[in-house]
Amino acid sequence: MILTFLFSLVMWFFPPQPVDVPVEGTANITVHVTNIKKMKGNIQLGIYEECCFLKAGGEFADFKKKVDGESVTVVFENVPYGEYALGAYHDLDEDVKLDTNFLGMPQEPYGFTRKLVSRFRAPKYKEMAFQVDQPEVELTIALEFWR
Ligand SMILES: [Ca+2]
Repeated sequence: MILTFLFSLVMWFFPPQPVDVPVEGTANITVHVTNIKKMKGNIQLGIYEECCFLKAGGEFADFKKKVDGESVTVVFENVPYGEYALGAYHDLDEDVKLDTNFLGMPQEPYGFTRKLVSRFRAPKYKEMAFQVDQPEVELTIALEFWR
């Protein structure tokens, strides 16, 4: 009786905390690519894990969408919960690569889900990474032109 009472008292003051287990699931990631200036070519999007950020062919998933307006929307479906980074560029000449000049600076519009820390180097994964931990994630990438 006393034990039960003590137990109740303990539960009252120290209720059991929910265990912090990683949530499992998959998400649909909707990406709006905005600030498209030229009505030609394709928008190329890649979603990356840390190992393979911006490496050619290293996309966890990628998308190509024909430009038909000032913005395009794509949906990456059934992406497992986790951390990712996303990059996009406007492939004006449809050669499926981001054209660069002799200094390696992009010559086609490009963008990420966050602002660049520096325009004079490629962004690092951690600067662009975001968490996917709910069924619907919506992101916007405003393309910019390096000059
Ligand atoms: Ca290109």
